[in-house]
Amino acid sequence: MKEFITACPRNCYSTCSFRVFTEDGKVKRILPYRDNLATPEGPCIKGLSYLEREFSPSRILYPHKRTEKGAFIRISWEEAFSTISQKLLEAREKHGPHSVLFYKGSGHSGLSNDIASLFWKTFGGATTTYGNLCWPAGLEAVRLTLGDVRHNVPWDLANAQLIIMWGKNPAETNVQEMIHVDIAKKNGAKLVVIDPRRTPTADKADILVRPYPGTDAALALAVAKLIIDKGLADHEFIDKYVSGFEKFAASLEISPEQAAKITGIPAENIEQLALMIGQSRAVTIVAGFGLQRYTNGGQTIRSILSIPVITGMIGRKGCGFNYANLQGYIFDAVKEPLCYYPDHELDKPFRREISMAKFGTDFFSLREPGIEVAWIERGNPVTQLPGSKEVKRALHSVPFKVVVDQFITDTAAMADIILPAKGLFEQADVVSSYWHPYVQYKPAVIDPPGEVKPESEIYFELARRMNMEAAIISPAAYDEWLLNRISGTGGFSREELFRAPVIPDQAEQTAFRERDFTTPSGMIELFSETAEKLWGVNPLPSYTPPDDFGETDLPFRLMTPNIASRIHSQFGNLEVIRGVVEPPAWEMSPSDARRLGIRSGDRIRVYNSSGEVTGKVRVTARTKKGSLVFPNGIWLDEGGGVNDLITPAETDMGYGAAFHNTRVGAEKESA
Ligand SMILES: Nc1nc2c(c(=O)[nH]1)N[C@H]1C(S)=C(S)[C@@H](COP(=O)(O)OP(=O)(O)OC[C@H]3O[C@@H](n4cnc5c(=O)[nH]c(N)nc54)[C@H](O)[C@@H]3O)O[C@H]1N2
Ligand SMILES: Nc1nc2c(c(=O)[nH]1)N[C@H]1C(S)=C(S)[C@@H](COP(=O)(O)OP(=O)(O)OC[C@H]3O[C@@H](n4cnc5c(=O)[nH]c(N)nc54)[C@H](O)[C@@H]3O)O[C@H]1N2
Ligand SMILES: [Mo]
Repeated sequence: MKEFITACPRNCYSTCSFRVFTEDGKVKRILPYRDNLATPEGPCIKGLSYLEREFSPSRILYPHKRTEKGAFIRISWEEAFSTISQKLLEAREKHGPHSVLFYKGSGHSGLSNDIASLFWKTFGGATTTYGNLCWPAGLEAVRLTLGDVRHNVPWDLANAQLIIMWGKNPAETNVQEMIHVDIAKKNGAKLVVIDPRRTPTADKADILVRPYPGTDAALALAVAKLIIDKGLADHEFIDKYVSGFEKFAASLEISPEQAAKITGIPAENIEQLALMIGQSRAVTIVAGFGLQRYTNGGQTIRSILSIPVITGMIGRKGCGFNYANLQGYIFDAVKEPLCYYPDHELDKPFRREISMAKFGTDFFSLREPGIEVAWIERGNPVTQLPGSKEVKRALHSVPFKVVVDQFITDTAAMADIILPAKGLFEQADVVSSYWHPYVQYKPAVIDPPGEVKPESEIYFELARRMNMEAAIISPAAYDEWLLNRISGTGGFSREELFRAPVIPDQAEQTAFRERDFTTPSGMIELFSETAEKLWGVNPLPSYTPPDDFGETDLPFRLMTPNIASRIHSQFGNLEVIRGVVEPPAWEMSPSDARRLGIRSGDRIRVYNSSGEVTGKVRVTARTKKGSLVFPNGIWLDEGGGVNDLITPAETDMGYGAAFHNTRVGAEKESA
């Protein structure tokens, strides 16, 4: 058997390194790669399932087209390329390049993705999306405050005395982080989890705090006020490095009792939390992404971040605010949330853009030209975008659609032509993480099965037929192009990168150790004029109740978190996963269930003005009264469709998607 070191390219914090063994063109074994200090125990269940996934009988191995009757039949690459290139040229000639929609999701992270941008630029531009479904409100909040989105290396958690998992559930979404949490706990650290749900992460906590969804800013500001009032703020640090403290302190009016009313957390627990933080030497607050997918999400993150700022917990070991760590991040895509900054102007002539969060509604405002051709890759918008009814209607209205994917997802099922997408073992790429600092080389270890081609080759072949190939990377030049793309990242040679994951020299073990805050004032900005100017929010961190979009009378807040067995809409179709995971169900609290006369196993109808979904209930005390929980990423044929219930809306900053603002009603389904 041959052995390689590789990396998982899914959109996940962990971006695990692992060892892979091949024989006769097949992948035989996956083992941990211990020297990646962040992910020493190897991949999670999804990583191990690659043994099935890459060779799954349901994987798409050939181009397919839809017949008149709606079935998909296999076609040759020649037919696929000539049909698609013709459609693209025709659309451009008749309606201009903006009549083509280029939609990309987060299905594969790697430098290879840049070839897509190159292709569409060369084409003359396209209609694309701005913003992002995932994390941008929080990215922007951290950037406004600290200037840059970085945090200490993951293994520095071991030095913390107090870890606060605030709206993050790493036991499912970043399993490797729990290794470092466990070490910290062995060293005597306390773990506080702040989450409306009792998650697997909460099972490990010393204290679980369960606020009503969307109210965390009230909690954070009450804690900050208590810390200041009790004389526990670090004034030496504040005087040197923080701008706007006086204004911030003067703006804080919220008492523990008022916060208790808003959040549902008893006032004495809020005081305890403030004392724990204020009296601890080393506090790391780890804030998740779920927390900021609200209309007040950016301001929530700014409010929470004020706590480590006023206690001087930035730039020190065992301390900090861990949201995302872009120290090793080398993808252009990370500039995406910066699309309102000047360098974006360069792209303007090429793109016409609609909001990703409001895709379903904004699509219908596109006129002159309307969309004639849609190209969708690395994403499953029908399942993952809010307002999926509108999304489906939008895609239905497009005369010709190409989807590049590995499986027939709910989105691929709407395509006119499906092109098979590469698997992770089939093309070399360079991968990095938004959590650990490693840059990783992911070699090609087997040939693609069937007639699968990586996107880079697909684009090259299309470009050839459209007289654009001079601008696109040929398959023969691919490896050199890939490695040249990272030559600007210092601290390692190509040989070192080929051998094992490397840490670039720009990465710091302790972020902001040099107190290098690249905000307009050069200080940490509690008061941010930029926040007000760019986003129209209060220049200070503040609490506004989450928007209800006029559905205040509906009793439940809908929560649609991520779960251990999937990455969003991926992996759920595999036998290994289906074999070990219970089918998804609607989780309801015992008191709500009693009130509605509902029991575990009953079927319910969940509804609001956007739509309705039906499914089985699981009654559980893990769910807080007043919320209904169903994971995102479930395919329609498995009873998914939660995004039918979600109103397309943006977060307060960063152009994120406010998925979690949704209110719903529920009732027992009538027989
Ligand atoms: N296994 C697995 N891992 C993944 C993913 C996956 O789908 N599956 N997806 C990857 C991606 S793209 C992402 S974005 C990350 C996301 O991973 P996380 O950052 O962990 O985010 P979520 O799962 O969206 O939400 C985390 C927690 O926030 C809680 N929460 C929701 N609203 C609130 C609130 O108002 N206040 C508080 N305090 N808590 C709240 C939810 O109950 C949930 O337990 O995970 C990545 N890793
Ligand atoms: N209700 C609700 N909806 C949500 C969320 C939520 O919390 N609640 N979370 C949101 C978040 S955080 C995110 S990040 C998004 C994720 O939404 P998407 O970005 O759409 O991600 P996935 O669902 O993982 O789908 C990725 C697709 O890419 C395909 N793929 C994998 N590798 C490749 C490849 O190399 N090439 C190509 N062409 N395709 C490939 C996979 O098979 C899969 O079908 O969902 C969002 N949607
Ligand atoms: Mo995400």
